[in-house]
Amino acid sequence: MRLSIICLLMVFINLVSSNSYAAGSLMIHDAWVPEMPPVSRVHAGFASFHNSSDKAIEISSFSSPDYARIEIHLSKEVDGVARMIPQKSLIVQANQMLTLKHGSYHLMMFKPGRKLKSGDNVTLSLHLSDGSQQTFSAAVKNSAQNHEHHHHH
Ligand SMILES: [Cu+2]
Repeated sequence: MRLSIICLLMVFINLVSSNSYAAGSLMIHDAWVPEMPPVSRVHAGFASFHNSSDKAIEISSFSSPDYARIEIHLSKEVDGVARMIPQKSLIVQANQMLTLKHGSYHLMMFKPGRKLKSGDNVTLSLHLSDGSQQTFSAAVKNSAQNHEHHHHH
């Protein structure tokens, strides 16, 4: 009896923590925001986007009630110098997963409207080129394990 309760609990925790959102054919996994010092006016944002359809999906922009502005960046080495190049959109190819990560595509989210610390959640919306939008939640996490999230602007 006790065991089955624990099993149910674990299933429940899994459901809650799997952190996936689906709408149409785009699934959003593991959206997160590295915790930053309170003085920081820019946060990074990461997530994985899985396109399970046979057509490419274009994400034109992101928005959030928690930030004044969100840009899509690509980290790239240009002439030996690491740079972040603003992108007009993100394309998730048919039947592919696009993962935002350090050193690659990522979100830069400017002017957080409130103090955000590990354990908080922020609400993000992505806007597709077809005019539809999808809202999801990103967890603020301590990134002590991630040493390479230094952004130079
Ligand atoms: Cu950036």
